[in-house]
This record gives sequence, structure tokens and C-alpha cells, in this order.
Amino acid sequence: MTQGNRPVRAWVFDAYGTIFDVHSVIAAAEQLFPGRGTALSKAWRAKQLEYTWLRSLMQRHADFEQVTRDSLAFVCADMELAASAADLAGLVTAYRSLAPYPDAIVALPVLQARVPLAILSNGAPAMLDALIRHNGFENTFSAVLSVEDAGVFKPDPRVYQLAVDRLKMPAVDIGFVSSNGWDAAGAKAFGFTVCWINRNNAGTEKLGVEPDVVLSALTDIDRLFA
Ligand code: LAC
Repeated sequence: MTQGNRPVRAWVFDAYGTIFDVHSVIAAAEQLFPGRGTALSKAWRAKQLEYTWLRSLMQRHADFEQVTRDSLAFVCADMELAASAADLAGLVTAYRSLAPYPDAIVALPVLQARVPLAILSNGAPAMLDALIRHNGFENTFSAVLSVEDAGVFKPDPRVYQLAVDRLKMPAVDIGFVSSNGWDAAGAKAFGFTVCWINRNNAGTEKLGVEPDVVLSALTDIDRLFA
């Protein structure tokens, strides 16, 4: 599992849930709606992803900030939370200052010393730029790629193709890293060498493809080079 893997020439990371913890909005949500913050954050993330898939199928693309805003409005209404326009705007803005996972802070410099690193995310460019600047990652990634250049969300293959085009290397030479099992499946179906970071001990997606490697944290990626 950890030895004999094909060496990768670049690592491409998913952003939300893989490097940045989307549930770092819980504290702000909890302040607004005591006792409901965790449930709100979980339902929001689930609805946000659902809307990305639905909009792609409907061929009605809107950027990830819009989808993030719309899904929050839906979930607040659904949970009967009396959120003002300012409350909603504040929570959406919090997506621009999500905290990185501690293992990401440790792993990224180690990996960067060996091969170039990139991000490939559903996030709109302004959201990703703000997040990277907020966390001081300006010199970590040689490319920050947004689905906005494809006009469709993951796991459409046109999104994964953005990394091949930018890095100018075959898909199999690119190590794609995601904590989202469905994203790992989409990336493997596309042809990347895939590392699924199973942070929450989730079941393996049954989508006809399996990741090359399953790890529990980004720090473990380094073992792939052992
Ligand atoms: C992203 C979503 C999938 O960053 O988390 O693309």
C-alpha cells in the first residue's frame, strides 16, 4: 500500500475538506444559533455539494460563492433558523477564512520540497485567493485552479482536465488528493493517481473505481515516497 506506488510528478489538492476545514464555520454558526451550529454546518455542506451536482446536471452553472450562499439560505429556512441577511452574508464570508487542518500545515512544506503542488477546487477564484492569503499559503502552490475555467463543477472530467493542461503532464503522473470520496472517485475515473484522505472513517464510494491509496491524514502522503 505504501511502497511500490508510481512516483508522482506533482500533487494536486482538493481545497474544501482536504486542506481547509469547512466546519471551522461552526463557531460563528454557534454564536448566531446556539446549540444548532454543528447541525447547520453539516447540513449546509451537504446541500452545497448537492447544488453543485444539480447545477452541473441542469447546465445552469453559478459560481461556488453563489452556490454556498443559496445552500445556506435553503438550510436556514429548512431548519427554521431566523437568519438575517447580515447573518447569512457573515457566514458565507467566513468561507474566505476557513482554518487549514493541522496535518496540512505539516505536510505541505514536506511535499513541496519534492514536487510542485497545486489546488484544483470548486471554489471561485476570489474565494480561493482570499483563503490562501488568509492562511499564508501564497508560496505553497504553483497553481491554484478553479472550476470557473471549465464552467462546470467536479466531478465533470473537464474540471480534472484543467490540471493536465496547466501542469502539462499525463494524468497518471499527477497525484490527486481529496478527502471527498466522490471527488477521489471522479479523479480516478479521469485517470489521475489518487489518494483519498479518509478523515472521517467513511465507507468507500461504490462508483466503479477505487483510489490508489487510502490514508487518514495528509502527513501520511510522505510515506508514499518511502
Ligand atoms: C472543492 C470541494 C469539492 O474544493 O470541496 O473542490
